[in-house]
Amino acid sequence: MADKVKLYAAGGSPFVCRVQIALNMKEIKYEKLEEDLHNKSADLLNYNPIHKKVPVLVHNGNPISESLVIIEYIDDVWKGVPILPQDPYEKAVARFWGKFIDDKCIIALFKVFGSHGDEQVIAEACEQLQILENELKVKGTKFFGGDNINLVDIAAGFIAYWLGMLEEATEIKFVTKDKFPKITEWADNFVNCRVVKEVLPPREYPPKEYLLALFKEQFGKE
Ligand SMILES: N[C@@H](CCC(=O)N[C@@H](CS)C(=O)NCC(=O)O)C(=O)O
Repeated sequence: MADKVKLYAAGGSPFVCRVQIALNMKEIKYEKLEEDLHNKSADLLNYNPIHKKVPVLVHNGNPISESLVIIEYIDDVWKGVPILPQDPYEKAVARFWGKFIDDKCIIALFKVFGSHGDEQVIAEACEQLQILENELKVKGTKFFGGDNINLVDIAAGFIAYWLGMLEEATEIKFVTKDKFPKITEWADNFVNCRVVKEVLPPREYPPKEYLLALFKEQFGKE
């Protein structure tokens, strides 16, 4: 029986895009179901009753939630281009960075826009970004994954693409080439990867203001 893969998505979500990159890397065909996050479908609520969020991947009827968990599932089920390292220690290190990006970095970045650019909040976000900047410097590789992208690069995709759009929409610019040369170079390489470029949402859809409102609603501290 052929695999039946469905992805519950929402226009422009960086978390959905993570999963799309992973599916693209493995060349998996899937059906994308677009959700209205202000009027979620019964299916989404049924498949992700705890968080009620996209992305949700449904593989042969089995739902999986949380983008980084979904990516690990994809990597386990479909062979081909690996997304996580095979070595158990390297794999644990990649998971560590993925978790750091979600728990520390992205939260700190969202707070900047929620706080309308409070200087202290910007300083805290820069502190987290500096950790990633140093990691890239120490590794000395093109990507966090080495010569090719891996889970860590995919997790950090928000920094490569969406962050700039939010800076533009809010006119709060704090990630510069001077301050973060390695991150800037990495971001450029990341968005130009074929598997990434093919699935990134267009810069004008959904409008930046929509994304900003969505992120503020969820993570912003007014
Ligand atoms: N930690 C989740 C975050 C997913 C997330 O925040 N999704 C947003 C869209 S960008 C969502 O579905 N929001 C709906 C809501 O919070 O009600 C993941 O990695 O999948």
